[in-house]
Amino acid sequence: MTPADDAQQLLDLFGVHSAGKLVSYSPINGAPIGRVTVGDPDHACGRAAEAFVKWRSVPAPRRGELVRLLGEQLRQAKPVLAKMITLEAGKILQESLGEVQEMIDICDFAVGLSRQLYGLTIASERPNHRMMEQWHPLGPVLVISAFNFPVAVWAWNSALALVCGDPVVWKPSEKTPLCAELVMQLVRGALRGFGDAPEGLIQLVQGERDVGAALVDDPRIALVSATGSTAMGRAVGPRVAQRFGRSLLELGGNNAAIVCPSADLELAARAILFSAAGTAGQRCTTLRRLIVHESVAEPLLARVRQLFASVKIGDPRAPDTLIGPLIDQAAFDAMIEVLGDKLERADAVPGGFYVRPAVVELKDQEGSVLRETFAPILYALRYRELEEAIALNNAVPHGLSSSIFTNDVREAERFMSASGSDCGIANVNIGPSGAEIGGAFGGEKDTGGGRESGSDAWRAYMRRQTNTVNYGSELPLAQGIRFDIAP
Ligand code: UN1
Repeated sequence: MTPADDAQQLLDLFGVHSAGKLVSYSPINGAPIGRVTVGDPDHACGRAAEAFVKWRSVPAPRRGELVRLLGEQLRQAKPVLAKMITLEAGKILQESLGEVQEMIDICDFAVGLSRQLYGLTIASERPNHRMMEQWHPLGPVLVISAFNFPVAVWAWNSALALVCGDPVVWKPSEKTPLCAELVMQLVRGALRGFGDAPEGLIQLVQGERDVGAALVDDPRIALVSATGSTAMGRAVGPRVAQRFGRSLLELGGNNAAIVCPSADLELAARAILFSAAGTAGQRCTTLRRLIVHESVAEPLLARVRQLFASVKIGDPRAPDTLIGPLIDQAAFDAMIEVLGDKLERADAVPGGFYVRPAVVELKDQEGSVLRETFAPILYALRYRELEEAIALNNAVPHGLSSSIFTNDVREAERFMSASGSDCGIANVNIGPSGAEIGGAFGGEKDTGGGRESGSDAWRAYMRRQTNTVNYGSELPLAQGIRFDIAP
């Protein structure tokens, strides 16, 4: 079956009518697979603002019920939604199933969270006073998601936003509009089951950059959570700040792994294959730089090259494929820019951009290695002292993810310490990609500083209120100030 036939079957199954100006292409063969209608940002923001007035007063555990129902819908639809991810984003079915699982996981997490939106009580310096913090809903949240995780990142944001009392407006990547349409059908199912959610609580606004910009600038959007390139974040961040809106930026990465002399090299090689070549190198957490100790560089690089040379590249629908296509011609061009005629194209499905992952050995960390090229290119550098390796890890503009392979506890701890990796994520004996939802996800520097998903990332979706209550009959002032009225 062609991707277009497959997509039509899924659209029919979900009752989605394919029509409109925006065309979706499958990276499997580059052919169109469906169309969607471009949305109206102003209308969506108006509806979201109205929904907020109602949703913020619904008790949080009841809001959690909606997310629980969404999780149920996702459980049932997991295989079919995964198939659309494979058709539209080009990732292998296993990874697409993982992406839907990530959505289910965050729904489960958010349901529990809906009973745990805790504030603090704080000791007051004044007698007969109590001080506390409350977390209140923030307002409509705009979620801008990227093609490479067309639905999971929306779920990270939306599951939290909804339990936190915020309506959601979703502007998906223009490269993956059909996945978003299917998810919205599941959302509608969950809303029906819930019964009395306000109109406009969860909206999808399809479109290109202009649509995104209009949403970003709308003062009714309280939080812009944007995932994508650093260039996109540089445009979005200041625009939101200009109107004193909040933004949560999860931008690019240029992630490294350090391989130490004591490392289990076979384990490291397998982790390197998954994190550097998996998803055709198109994760923000993809391993892009290998910093390997000179004493183990030869055997490790030989094994990695062997794995890269033998890994099955092809139609991501086939069960034995490990690497699918790049998303489009632009991604392919970016890879050529780095590799030139060393780029090896894999002969898979005509019309798609299938490439063999490449290792590029460097003496110094300069040139294209400092940039994020969204393709399976692994730069390899050698080091002598751990300090040098940590300095190399940190000497790039991005600060998303990092990892170390070692069986020496001192090296591992050194890497995770305050003077170790400067990234938001620092792993030991696993690659930099493939995070679980339970941890806070995001990174520093050009990665944008935002944290999504687990831990206490929910706080970004709420506003904090400090309350001081006087239950006495005197009026003592803070800092001992006397402000007495003359008798
Ligand atoms: C992304 O590439 O934008 O940690 C998100 C990972 C996934 C999420 C990646 N759980 O690789």
